[in-house]
Amino acid sequence: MSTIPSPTPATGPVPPPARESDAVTLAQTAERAAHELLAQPAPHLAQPAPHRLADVVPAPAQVQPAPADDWVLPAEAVIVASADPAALAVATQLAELLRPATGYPLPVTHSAPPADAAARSLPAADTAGPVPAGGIALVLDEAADLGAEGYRLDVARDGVRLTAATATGLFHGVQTLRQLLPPAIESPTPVTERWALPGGTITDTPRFPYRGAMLDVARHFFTVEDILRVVDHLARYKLNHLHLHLTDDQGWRIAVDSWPRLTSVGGATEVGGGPGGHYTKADYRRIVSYAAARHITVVPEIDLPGHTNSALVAYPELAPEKIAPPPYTGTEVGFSYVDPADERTYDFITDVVGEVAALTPGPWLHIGGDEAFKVKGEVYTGFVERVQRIVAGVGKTVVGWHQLAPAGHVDGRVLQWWGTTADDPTTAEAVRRGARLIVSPGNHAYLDMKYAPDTPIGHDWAGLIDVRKAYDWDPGTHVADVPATAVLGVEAPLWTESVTSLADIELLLLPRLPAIAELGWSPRVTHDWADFRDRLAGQGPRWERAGITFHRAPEVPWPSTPTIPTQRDATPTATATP
Ligand code: TNX
Repeated sequence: MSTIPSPTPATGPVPPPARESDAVTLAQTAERAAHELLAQPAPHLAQPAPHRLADVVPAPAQVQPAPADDWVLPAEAVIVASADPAALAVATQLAELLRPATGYPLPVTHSAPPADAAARSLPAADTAGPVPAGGIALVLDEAADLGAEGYRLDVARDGVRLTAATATGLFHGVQTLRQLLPPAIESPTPVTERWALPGGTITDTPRFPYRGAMLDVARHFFTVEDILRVVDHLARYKLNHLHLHLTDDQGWRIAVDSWPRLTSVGGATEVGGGPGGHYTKADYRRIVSYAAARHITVVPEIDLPGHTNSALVAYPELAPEKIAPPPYTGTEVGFSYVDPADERTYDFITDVVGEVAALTPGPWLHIGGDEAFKVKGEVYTGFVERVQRIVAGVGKTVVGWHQLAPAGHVDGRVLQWWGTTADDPTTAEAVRRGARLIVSPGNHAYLDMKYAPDTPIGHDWAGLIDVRKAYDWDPGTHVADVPATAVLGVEAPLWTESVTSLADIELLLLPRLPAIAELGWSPRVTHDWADFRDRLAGQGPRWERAGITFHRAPEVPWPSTPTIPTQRDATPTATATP
């Protein structure tokens, strides 16, 4: 990461729509560079902030640097929030993020709007509540033109003001604030550091409303703690959906009271013959509420009609021959299915969908639908249409892999594209009939693909996916004959046939997850590999500080000398690999 201001497409005035010419972008870049170079360094500080205001992943929509306004967090800073429980909760999260490394007390308070605010005709920001007063203010302003998830961050001489119309916007703004502080902010123990922030204003809103990652907990079981840590990684990069692939041939992971053998029998296996495991309803609720506190919606997937061997082992009555198959711990796909001709199958699905829906506050329920090679043609579409009605009947919106496309439309239905050719007339036709798309191209967004031939785990059926390949595509135009307006967003799936530990998960997630997050969040006009590569490099020292495993992708210019300042306490061991 450079400390010299350099031109970047991520900064400047309101970005033009992506279709405008490169010339406009170039002119803006030049203007921004000139602005940064001519601006005076902060006269009130001994040294400027080490980061540029644009050093954020995902790239913010608009960045207006004001180096003369660089600011240093003082030890006595107070975090003050609007008098709203959700805003206060974000303020508390911010304090909890900053306290370990700074060792500062950072008390959290709230301010009520002055009773005579209207009479004194104070500016809107003041009537909305708190002012930074040398610390950090989190302002919930429902009138702010920042949408459901946007925020504005102002770093000025009197402190930091974060403004949003929602607590979600404030939460995303906190993630930006965190990245603008020195990497040592990730230290779990106090360090001596100058907690400088670059001055100026960021105004930021997402490109797509759905930005997610998927974790396959069926092929290998992962603990609740592992999942919570993945949620933390999503939150850092402003992802807002966690899709859990809860059932597959190798294991059934979610408790269903009305069909208890699903977990007691179906949950006791995994790839490679390990013990498997499952989430109790309390476990699942804990995941959902931890995610919700980080403004992330859980999308549960019950994969049907294929990928169901574990259910058939537990309940042979669901199998076409009514005979229990042997438990499966291999990695083949496409051999199992629940009997689409038996009414008992639909009783089963009604019960499972009902219980999972009742546990899930989010609007989505994913019904899989992929690789059901033995359920074909009208039998398949008839089955899917019935399951779609069951899901709609419990008030949830259907999500499914794009194999659902030929089935009839149901209100709101969302298809998840995982193809590698980007050209599928059946999916395009389903979109014309009203479906929206989550794009997860196997050859760009699949986090289980190897980075390179020597990646120790992962697949390569969709090719190798290095960081550039994960970054260089456009979810808005990717699938032929699907307009950007039909794209709900983007998701990065992580299948776990070869993934057995949290370190494995992190190795495949980082640094590609931030690439996918940027495609989902940032306006297309900011898309620039060279700029992204540099900003991404700046994340490495943060992950090291936080003890997070990541792949040191050779195409990313990771800082060669760690920027680790003096420790007051022991440094946690950095676990970067390989
Ligand atoms: C295809 S992607 C699958 C999964 C595998 C994955 C491995 C999809 C909907 N189905 O069953 O785990 O490939 O990459």
